[in-house]
Amino acid sequence: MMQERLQELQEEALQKVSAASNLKELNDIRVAYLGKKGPITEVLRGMGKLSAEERPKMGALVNVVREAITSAIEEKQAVLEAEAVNAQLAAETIDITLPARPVNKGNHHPLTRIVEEIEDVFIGMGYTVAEGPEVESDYYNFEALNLPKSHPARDMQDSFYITDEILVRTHTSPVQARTMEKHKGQGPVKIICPGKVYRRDNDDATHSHQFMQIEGLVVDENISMSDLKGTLEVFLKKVFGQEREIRLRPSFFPFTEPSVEVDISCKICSGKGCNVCKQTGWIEVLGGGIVHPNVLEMAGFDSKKYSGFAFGIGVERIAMLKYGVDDIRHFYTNDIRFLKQFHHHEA
Ligand code: FA5
Ligand code: MG
Repeated sequence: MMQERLQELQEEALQKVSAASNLKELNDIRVAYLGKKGPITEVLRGMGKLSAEERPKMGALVNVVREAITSAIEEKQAVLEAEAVNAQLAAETIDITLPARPVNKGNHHPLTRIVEEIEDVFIGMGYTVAEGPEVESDYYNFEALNLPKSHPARDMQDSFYITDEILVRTHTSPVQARTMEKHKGQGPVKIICPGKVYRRDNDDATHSHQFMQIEGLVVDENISMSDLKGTLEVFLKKVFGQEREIRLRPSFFPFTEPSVEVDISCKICSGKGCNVCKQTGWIEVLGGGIVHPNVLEMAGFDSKKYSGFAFGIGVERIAMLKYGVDDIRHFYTNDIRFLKQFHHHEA
């Protein structure tokens, strides 16, 4: 009877072990069959009723059954553990044959690219790059440029004042005066100065309240209008190509005499007229002229010995023409689709 019962238990247990599909199930089987409350322990308890000869035989049989179940569990455990490791390895496998996800790389802002390109052109002509503060004194922004306090031409540049004497600069021209002061009356001076400027202009397709200029200043003996004209022609043709047309118009700035404004033919409409060129076929890109003797003298230069030319380039206007951008506000609204068009492909 007991023998049969043990045989049954062994078969049952071995079947369950072989059917176990995970380690938790296997452990439950161990507890159920070999634990203190399990059927084998119960069989052992019943051995008291057996005769003295039968008892050792039965004891040996119980051990055989227990061993059989234990070793089946151990074997199965090894198999299940190996399967678990393999499953984990498979789940964590990196498929190196998959195509890579694109990495978003930053690129230079189109205005930065234009500034660097223009700097390169002028550095190639022997200029050095100067800098000046964006928060400027009334003196350097206006007075040192032949624009005394009540001068009506101050209205040409509507200003953001911080105090009566301090403003955000309306142009890069104050760097002319600052640079000349540093030279202490000794020529030659040959600089460009890129930077941000601020005006109370209403924003439209070609005007922004904050924009960039590149100032240029050359002071030496015998500098004339033809030097300015030749320099600007070299610069504009380098940036836009030999075929672009350039037009100099007489103009007025208090700090240059004579003064010119320089237009370039509109690339967007090829001269037919559009909202960028205000239907004229031309776009104003810079102002310039021969440095006024008063400006030289105020900065400590002898205007009988020295003369100079100066110019102020509108960077956004150049960028709009070069890249065919029809609204200056694109440079400042940071639409990623706009900015992405300026990814470098050249080295
Ligand atoms: C000046 O600012 C003078 N300082 C230029 C100068 C320098 C003349 C040295 C003589 C000697 P103007 O205000 O015209 O000039 O501005 C120069 C250029 O800046 C313009 O030709 C135009 O291209 C650009 N510009 C002017 N106002 C704006 C604006 N609101 N938004 C964008 N670009 C502008
Ligand atoms: Mg102007």
